[in-house]
Amino acid sequence: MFVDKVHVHVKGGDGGAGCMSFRREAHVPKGGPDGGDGGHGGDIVVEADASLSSLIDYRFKHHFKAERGTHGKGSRMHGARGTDLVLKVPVGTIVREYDEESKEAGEVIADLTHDGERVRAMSGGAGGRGNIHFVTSTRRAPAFAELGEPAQEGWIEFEMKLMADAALVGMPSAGKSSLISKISAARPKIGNYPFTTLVPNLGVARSGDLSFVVADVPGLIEGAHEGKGLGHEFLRHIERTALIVHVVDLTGDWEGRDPLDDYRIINNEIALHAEELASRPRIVVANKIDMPGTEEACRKLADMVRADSIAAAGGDEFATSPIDPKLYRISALTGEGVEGLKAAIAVKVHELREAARIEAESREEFEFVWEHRREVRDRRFEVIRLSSDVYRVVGPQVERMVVQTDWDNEEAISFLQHRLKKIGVDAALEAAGAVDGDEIRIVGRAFEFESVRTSEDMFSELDI
Ligand SMILES: Nc1nc2c(ncn2[C@@H]2O[C@H](COP(=O)(O)OP(=O)(O)OP(=O)(O)O)[C@@H](O)[C@H]2O)c(=O)[nH]1
Ligand SMILES: [Mg+2]
Repeated sequence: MFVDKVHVHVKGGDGGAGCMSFRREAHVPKGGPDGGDGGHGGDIVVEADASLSSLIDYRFKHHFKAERGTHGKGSRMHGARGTDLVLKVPVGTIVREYDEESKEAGEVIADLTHDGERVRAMSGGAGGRGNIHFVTSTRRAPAFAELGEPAQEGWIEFEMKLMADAALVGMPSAGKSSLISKISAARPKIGNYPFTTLVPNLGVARSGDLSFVVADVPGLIEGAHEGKGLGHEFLRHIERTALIVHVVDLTGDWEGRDPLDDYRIINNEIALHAEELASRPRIVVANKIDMPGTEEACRKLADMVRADSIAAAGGDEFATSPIDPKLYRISALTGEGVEGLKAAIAVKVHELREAARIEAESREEFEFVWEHRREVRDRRFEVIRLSSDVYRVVGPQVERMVVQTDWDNEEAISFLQHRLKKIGVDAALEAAGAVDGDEIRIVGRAFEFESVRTSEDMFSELDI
């Protein structure tokens, strides 16, 4: 089976707890705080690996977790960092956020197009800080430490798209598999019945010094863009290819079709699948010229292609068009015209690669864009009024702060209250109508709202 889309649940390692400890020495009656920090939990990293050709590894295993950080200890001993978990995927995999409930993919985390390219898809939790961090001029002996931060977790989607330079598309039985077997070492099944090819085949073709990767995609039929036939899933693969090589069967063999209708239908399906594909560079091939009685269809098709080429260039005959004005006439059976077609594809692919290289150099790194957006989202919180005197605060960062607090420790709780105030939770509660004594709930905890604090400055010198 050709596995090209999977969903996996990933979780970073939790952070280790910070330590609350005081120095003990033989001749020092009361030592200072010396609790070390907890170790950072491992991250979930996704890495492209050129030796993989499918996502089959993720077909049955869906849950992955990185190692947790260990706890801090006395004598300023910090916990160890948890090991990252690296998930390997084929080159050409798009990593996205995924909502398991709605079954919808979200933002793109990364598009891994080079061997070894990696992205941190989920972060491990930060280690909790030991009590050495909480010393201030008014508080010499802080008797609390932070618990470890829980790691981020969630579902992500891997989608693999073919990384071919050129894709052979067309109606079933047009001769796409015959053509790829003529121009490359690929040996797919060839049959005189439709839908012989069920999964895409890749081959490497050479023309002089130039080489390119070509894909033989299963046949498309009318309505493919809305799921008809087998083409639906595979239309996606065309999105990745720089060049579309449209193969038309001049005999209209399958179901006694008209080659000119076929040509129109395939163009339509491609454009309906994704608008930008309509302007994707394209070469049109007329196949089966060895069959008698195909000359007229060939002539008409050549006229259509020329007209489409001019139309795609905005009606200007001399402007460059994404559609090659020339119709390539071949026989994938006898090999006639195949060398010339191969050379034309090779030259076009190399031109496109050069253009893509120049564009890539001026593009911003995907990873950082996504990480920045995620951070912004992480800091957001919302106040929900549950009843006249009960409020709930929800938001990833706020909730993590609460989970990191040791609730058996008064000092840790007042430190939390100070942090919440600092990031604007108190102000938001007041704006929502909360008054002293109201109940505030955050994750599984409930406490009383107090707008004026007596212990106000106790933590003000700390870096929160
Ligand atoms: N006469 C002639 N027959 C051809 C030519 N190219 C392909 N055929 C025949 O057409 C039939 C279909 O060829 P395939 O290469 O399997 O076609 P395909 O486009 O890969 O078809 P699907 O995989 O079903 O989409 C086979 O019987 C081939 O032998 C050609 O140039 N001339
Ligand atoms: Mg085929």
